[in-house]
Amino acid sequence: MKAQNTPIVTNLFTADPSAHVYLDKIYIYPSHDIPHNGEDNDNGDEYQMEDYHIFSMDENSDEVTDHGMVLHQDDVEWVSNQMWAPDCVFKNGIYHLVFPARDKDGNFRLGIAEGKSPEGPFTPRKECIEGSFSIDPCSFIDDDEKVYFYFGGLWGGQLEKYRTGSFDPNGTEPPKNEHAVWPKVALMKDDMTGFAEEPRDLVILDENGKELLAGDEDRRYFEDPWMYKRGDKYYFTYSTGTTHYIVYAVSDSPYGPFTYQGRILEPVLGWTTHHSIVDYHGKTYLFYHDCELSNGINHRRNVKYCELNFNADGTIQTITPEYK
Ligand code: FUB
Repeated sequence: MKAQNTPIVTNLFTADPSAHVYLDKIYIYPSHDIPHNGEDNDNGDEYQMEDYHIFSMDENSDEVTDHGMVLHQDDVEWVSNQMWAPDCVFKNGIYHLVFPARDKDGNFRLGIAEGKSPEGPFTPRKECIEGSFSIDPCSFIDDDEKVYFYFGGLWGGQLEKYRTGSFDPNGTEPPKNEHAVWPKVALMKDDMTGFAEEPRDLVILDENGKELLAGDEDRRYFEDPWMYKRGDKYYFTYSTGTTHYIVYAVSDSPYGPFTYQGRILEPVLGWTTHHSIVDYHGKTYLFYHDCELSNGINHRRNVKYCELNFNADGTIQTITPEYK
């Protein structure tokens, strides 16, 4: 396996890779982009994904195995369309494929499908997770086996419409000098049947302990949460959306507050940027996507990966994508 900044899947358009190590292989849970000629807009209507494929790779080969389609929107009772960025968590002997999609009212919710193997098949639950909303679920299992879900995304992902605590169809981002819209974190019940608590705000502070402002677009949260633990430190990593960076903030608790640290990935080709971080055989890898295969068409993306390196003080070395 050779870390490469080239598309690792070329037979399909793939995006939003969530990578995990199961059974000594890296399994990748991405979105499956569908080519069409519709226009891009701020509502994300160009991302018309209908199903999920799962991929795996191991130490001994550069080959990526496509395990085929494991879930389609037509098989999930509560879903209408737009199956966006998924993740997976292994808990109680079950692989839980976690995914966002629009419900029959057109609002994003989070759902779970269960399988006995990391590559599926997955059986969807009849209902979405009660009390769930918005997009980009990231599931994190801590050393004590507690599972936390991190989620939320602005604009198409509707997160700003929940600022008041309930859904406001006219909800907007706050003024630039107010604190940013926070992503959400919720502990899951031990049996994974739902949230064990009301989703909480995940607060991100600057170097002076002040809350990041909505107008601080180089640093504030937009979408794409990931949680990575290194020693006792929790690294909350995310996309700044409009400024196209993958950045990170650190805390001593999975709930935060987190303190902003810096950039992980400079902008890639394409509007969105979405990632995950995984340790495998002594190295740490960053999985991400760009639009190299389609030469920059925003909804025809491809997954890539590269090695991620830390400095002795725990800070992350920024990666700058290179294009010929
Ligand atoms: O794939 C659709 C959306 O684009 C994801 O939910 C965002 O994170 C962005 O990658």
